[in-house]
Amino acid sequence: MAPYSIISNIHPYHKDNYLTKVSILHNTYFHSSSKILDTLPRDGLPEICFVGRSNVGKSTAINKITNRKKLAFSSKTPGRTRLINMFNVIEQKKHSTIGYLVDLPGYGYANLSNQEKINFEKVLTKYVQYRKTLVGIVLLIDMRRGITPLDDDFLNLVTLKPIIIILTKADKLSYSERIIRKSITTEKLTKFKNIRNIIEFSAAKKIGILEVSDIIEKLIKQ
Ligand SMILES: Nc1nc2c(ncn2[C@@H]2O[C@H](COP(=O)(O)OP(=O)(O)OP(=O)(O)O)[C@@H](O)[C@H]2O)c(=O)[nH]1
Ligand SMILES: [Mg+2]
Repeated sequence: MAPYSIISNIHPYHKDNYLTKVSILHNTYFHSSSKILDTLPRDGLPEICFVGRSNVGKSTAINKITNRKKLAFSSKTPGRTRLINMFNVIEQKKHSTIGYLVDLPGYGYANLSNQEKINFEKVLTKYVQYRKTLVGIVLLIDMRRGITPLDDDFLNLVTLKPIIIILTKADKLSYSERIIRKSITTEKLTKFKNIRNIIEFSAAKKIGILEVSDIIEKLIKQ
């Protein structure tokens, strides 16, 4: 049996297409932007970060699960997110922050100087490996491309933290292509034992939003 649970959300009439649910993640607000790790919050609250190639859809996914249009800035042009952007999730009853969603710059962005690339890699590596409050990593992979060498490098780097794989832009594939792509990607990921879920996602067609929100809520509350 696979070491993770694969949530099947490939049916065209999946519940995400017609159900809406109030999530604690809808109470998320911009908290801060940092270029370096030293200025990140020190309150010890749980964090979930969003990583993946530039332009894969990280900022868009954050906007979808928080039900906000422009909380995180997304763009057609790769390299939009250049800082570590923290968004705080607020528990309404207590009026206090219970955790953070973290939007990171994408890796593989071609238009950076070598020095910028090295600096970014250092910050990302240090953040995912040593940030104690990081309770989960959402790794986004373009469903059409599958796992790229950079995704593979990233997965080999973080073998201890729980990882949730989001297969983005599912709307760009036909139903049958989605089944094939998901199964190929799932097969390639079996060697990574810390992968908890593999979820198809489309911001455009609202696929997978509920599943991802539920998993993140649980990670924050655990
Ligand atoms: N069709 C489709 N387009 C999407 C989806 N998600 C994101 N996009 C588009 O992909 C482009 C990049 O989205 P972003 O959310 O800015 O990507 P990012 O990973 O944050 O990019 P960087 O900040 O550059 O690392 C935008 O034009 C989005 O509208 C999706 O599910 N379906
Ligand atoms: Mg972004």
